[in-house]
Amino acid sequence: MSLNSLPRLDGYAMPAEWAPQAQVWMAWPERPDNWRDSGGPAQQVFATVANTIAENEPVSMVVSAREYSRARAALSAGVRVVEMSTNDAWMRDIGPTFVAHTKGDVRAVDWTFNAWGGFNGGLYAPWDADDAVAAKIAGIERVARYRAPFVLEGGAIHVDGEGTCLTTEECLLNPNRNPDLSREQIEQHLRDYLGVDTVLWLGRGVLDDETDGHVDNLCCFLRPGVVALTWTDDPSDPQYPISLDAFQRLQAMRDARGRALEIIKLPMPRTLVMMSEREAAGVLAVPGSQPRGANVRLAASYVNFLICNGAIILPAFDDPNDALARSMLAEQFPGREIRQVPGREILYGGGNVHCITQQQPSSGR
Ligand code: KQY
Repeated sequence: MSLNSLPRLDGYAMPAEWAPQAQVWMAWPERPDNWRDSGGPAQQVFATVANTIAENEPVSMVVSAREYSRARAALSAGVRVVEMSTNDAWMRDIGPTFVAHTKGDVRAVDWTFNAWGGFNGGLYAPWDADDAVAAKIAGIERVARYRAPFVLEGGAIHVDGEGTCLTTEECLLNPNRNPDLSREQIEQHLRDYLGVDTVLWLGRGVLDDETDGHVDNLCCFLRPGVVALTWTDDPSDPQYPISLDAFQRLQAMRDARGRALEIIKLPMPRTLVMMSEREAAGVLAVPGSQPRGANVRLAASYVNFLICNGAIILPAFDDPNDALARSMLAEQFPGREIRQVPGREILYGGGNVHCITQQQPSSGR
């Protein structure tokens, strides 16, 4: 059922990621112009992510008809496999953002999706199958759906569940998303569709992030009043001024409840993460799709983790800072197990764990 009203007016708001979840949605990678070797290495990692989450809560994996059997064979019994068309595998951005009523009922927000910029810097065309995913999931789950009349991806926002939304100017004010909307109009849309009161704007996202600076690679809430920020102490790193600007803005901000924010600086991997010549050679070059070259710095960030029931699913990059990120997050999430999964193959496709997952909060039903 498609609704013409607004979540906020109907009493719905997006819960924080740490709220209890009914399941996590993912999509199976296969497009050969984005994933090396026709997606084989990425599929192994997506299966690891899904099977790890499924130790704690159900997972639904959407898969093309062509890949159904392979996916089913790689996934554990806790992962439901659902046949569905997509253009790629970024469930955070193509799936619904679920909103919940204080009484527990859950509904879906179906953002307009244009492949991170449409024909003005977007990453592939067409994207119509991706744009249809949120409505299909809402149908499968029998939840009412709000179609949002503006472009947004789930990775471009984070909420604290207490009225605050974090986002970036680089993405939401980018002319390739909603060129006809002002900053104030976009803020009002966020208030209306996420049920928040306060929008906190950071500037740029992580260097070389092909999403135009999604916040979910730069900064996220760990709990109300506490955020993790991608950080480097090296002033010669071009990421340094970006993280410093975000740090200074965060220091000056107050959340919807009037709190100053505690900022946890989560270091980046110590060494640059790049594809090798051999790995890059496995990606099919297709005009109009994002080129994938060897020895190009990728936007590696430990902030791109998922909070799920009982666990944190954290990317690892075969880097000395993997252990540091793990221990820092273990300190922040004493009630959750830190499950580190291989993040390099996901990063080779342009994102990480948070970008390939979408949590569905538990309903009171
Ligand atoms: O990071 C994301 N949320 C999506 C990345 C998209 C990359 C497409 N190649």
